Amino acid sequence: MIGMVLRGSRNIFTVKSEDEDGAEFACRIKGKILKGVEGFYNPLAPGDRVCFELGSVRNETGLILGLEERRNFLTRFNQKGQAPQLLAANVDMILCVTTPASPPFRPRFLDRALVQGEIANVTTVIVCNKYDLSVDDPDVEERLEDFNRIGYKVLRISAKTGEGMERFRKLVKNRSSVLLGQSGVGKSSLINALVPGRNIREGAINEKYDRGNHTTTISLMEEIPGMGGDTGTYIIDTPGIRRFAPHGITGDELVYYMREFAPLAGKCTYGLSCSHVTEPGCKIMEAVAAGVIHEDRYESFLRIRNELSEPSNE
Ligand SMILES: Nc1nc2c(ncn2[C@@H]2O[C@H](COP(=O)(O)OP(=O)(O)OP(=O)(O)O)[C@@H](O)[C@H]2O)c(=O)[nH]1
Ligand SMILES: [Mg+2]
Ligand SMILES: [Zn+2]
Repeated sequence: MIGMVLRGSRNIFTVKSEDEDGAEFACRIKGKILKGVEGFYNPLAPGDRVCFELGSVRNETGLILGLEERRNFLTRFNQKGQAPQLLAANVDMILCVTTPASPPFRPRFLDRALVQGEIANVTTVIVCNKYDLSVDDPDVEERLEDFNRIGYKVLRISAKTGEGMERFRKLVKNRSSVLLGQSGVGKSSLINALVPGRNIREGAINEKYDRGNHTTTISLMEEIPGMGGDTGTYIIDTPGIRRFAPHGITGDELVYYMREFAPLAGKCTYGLSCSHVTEPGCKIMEAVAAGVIHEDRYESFLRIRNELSEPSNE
């Protein structure tokens, strides 16, 4: 049988059969290793399609025999495991969730997450939740507009008041999306708002970013019922990420993974060997001076490139 992984940790996974009935089974991986998952912190992520078989005994745990090729996958670098950790697979869209306040707006997180979205080659949308809270940070609108200018869709919504939720519904309908964002921005709340009666645990905000408690601890896929259409609507909730470190590319390649930088790659006087910091005739620095590249994006570029160039990230 073929099925989709909805959730699971290291050993036991919930797999939803692709048969008509869509039944869910608890499965474990047959043998020790699954082919094609070497090098990752965890073998499977929500959204993965697997081939599995059921034992002859009723209610016995099913066995996962193999992994179907991934269309795409999203990872974060797991510091503890020193390996990329799979957050989601085979998604149509990444929803980068941020807030104007509580927790404070963190555009640098967005810059980093957007790079990983470009690496995964998945459409990425910025969702600014908690838009019901008063915005006293002038950076918020300025940056949101700039993200929009460079080509990202930006939604301003509130899971609490329902403001903007119709647009959010339309966006996710009939697709498979993954929510990505820092702890406390309301990822689980957004799913709860889509599904009346569904209650993924939400956390009290002060507990979270003060003490670093994460309410959601593993990725899990939720099917959103009642959306109409026939492909089904799926959203993957992920644990809050404090700091996102893009990985999977070299520092030199970063320029291709930031949208407004990419068209300028190789155009500097010193071509691809330009470091974009001091050289005359640097098209990137000219673009920053001309406002074509936002100063903060340039700053993020330099920081991310530094990290990618550190030997520990090889
Ligand atoms: N004012 C306001 N509060 C919200 C909104 N959405 C969520 N919250 C609150 O923000 C807090 C955190 O929400 P969660 O949904 O647990 O956040 P999360 O992103 O899932 O957090 P982790 O699971 O730790 O990654 C909860 O107390 C929510 O009730 C909103 O639109 N406006
Ligand atoms: Mg959560
Ligand atoms: Zn340059």
